[in-house]
Amino acid sequence: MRKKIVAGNWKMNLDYNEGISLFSEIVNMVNDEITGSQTAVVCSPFIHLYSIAQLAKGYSKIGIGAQNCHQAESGAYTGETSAKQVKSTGADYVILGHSERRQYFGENNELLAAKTDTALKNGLTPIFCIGETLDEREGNQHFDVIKTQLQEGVFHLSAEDFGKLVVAYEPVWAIGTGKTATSEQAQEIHAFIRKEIADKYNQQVADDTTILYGGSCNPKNAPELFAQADIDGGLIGGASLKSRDFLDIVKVFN
Ligand code: 3PY
Repeated sequence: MRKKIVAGNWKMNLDYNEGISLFSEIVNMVNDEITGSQTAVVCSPFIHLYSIAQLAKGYSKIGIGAQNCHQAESGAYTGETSAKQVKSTGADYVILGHSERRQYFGENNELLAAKTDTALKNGLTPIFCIGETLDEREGNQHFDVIKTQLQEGVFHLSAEDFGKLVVAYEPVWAIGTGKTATSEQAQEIHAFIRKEIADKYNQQVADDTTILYGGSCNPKNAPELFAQADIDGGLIGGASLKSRDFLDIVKVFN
């Protein structure tokens, strides 16, 4: 049975103290309110990772993740953070290929394939993001774009390594815009992603892969999105900055 995951992506928000206080609220609420087998993951800026991982110790329903890591093991890359450094904070996850990284930092599928390898080598679970832009959807290219992102970004992995990934479908036109894909649009793409995985590996690998939906997901739209057969949770932007909203989304799986 694949895992249900709701992951918050704090992006570049919250100073150190604000992050600690939001995370402390989240830990307590997760402990008191989660009754299902889902995992709540918080992907914070690097500055919070070590401290929130300490606060999360002993809480099995919560995971910690970074939002990026470098593809090299170590070296002269001023300002960068390696997968090993992320792992050493106590974090277990890393978001890779978020559309904001693709758009503002020029990350392409080839670079993301290298980051995925390094993350896996260092024991991190990549949350690998894919999704089409508005132009690509309007040009009816969305299936091709997603297929290419999978082929070039992660389909070089062995079935065993692929099995360690979480995939997140985030239509770029729904990120930070308040627009959400309808549950039918999201389900259509999630089913397509799962079929691509089955074709590349096998049905078992596809059935075991957690595929998250991201893009303006909130407590109102999450129940319908998460009720879809191939949607196994969400990658949550703005709503993950409010503990009540985030927990209400996590609790959809109670
Ligand atoms: C959003 O919901 O806006 C996101 O980008 C989540 O990663």
